[in-house]
Amino acid sequence: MNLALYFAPGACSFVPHVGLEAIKAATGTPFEPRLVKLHKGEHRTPEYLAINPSAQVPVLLVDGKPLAQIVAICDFLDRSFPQAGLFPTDTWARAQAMSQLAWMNNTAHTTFTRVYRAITFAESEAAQADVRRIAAAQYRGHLERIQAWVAHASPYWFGARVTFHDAYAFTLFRWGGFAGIDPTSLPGYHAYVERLMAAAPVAAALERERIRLDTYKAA
Ligand SMILES: N[C@@H](CCC(=O)N[C@@H](CS)C(=O)NCC(=O)O)C(=O)O
Repeated sequence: MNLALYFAPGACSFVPHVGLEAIKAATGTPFEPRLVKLHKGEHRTPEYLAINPSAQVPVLLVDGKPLAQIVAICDFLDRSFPQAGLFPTDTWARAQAMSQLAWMNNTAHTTFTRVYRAITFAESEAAQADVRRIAAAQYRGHLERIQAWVAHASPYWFGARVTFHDAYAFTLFRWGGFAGIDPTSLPGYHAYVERLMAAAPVAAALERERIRLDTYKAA
């Protein structure tokens, strides 16, 4: 199987990026990383829109065919490489894992979008500030919920192997800095993220994307 990933540094494409690194480590299957410069609008070019009309990363190219949406990509990769152990195998446990992944994708992630892109939700600067403030408070609540989940991580979300869930938890935590959330104010989550960053698949993806946990700037 020929795999290529369209990703942008620090974006949610980090989730399949880490998953592909974990698959490579477990099975030897390589993938081709393809950088998309969002700040240069590369995701809005006719070539990219032909791959993903939603103008978003990530896209996984499987033997030249595009697959968009994180939850679908993770499900596809897990079913294609079950030996990588990226999801629980028990049917109920897998459904619960899907439920958590979907929540991170459709709730926590989209709340952050309102913080980061308030300009697309309101016209006046005052209204945008309101959108940002309300969403940032909600986002903190979402991170607290994840903190409660990762309190059981030993050492990672599902045990010994790093999975998509860990990569999403990292990404959302890192984004917290942009929402004005001090990482040290979530000590359990912070300790887990520091553990994660040392794990080989995460470290490899961090290095390729050239990102760190440095988004929080004290006011
Ligand atoms: N629901 C989509 C969300 C993808 C998404 O929000 N991607 C963002 C980066 S985190 C993006 O490409 N944004 C393009 C932009 O900023 O215009 C998925 O699961 O793939």
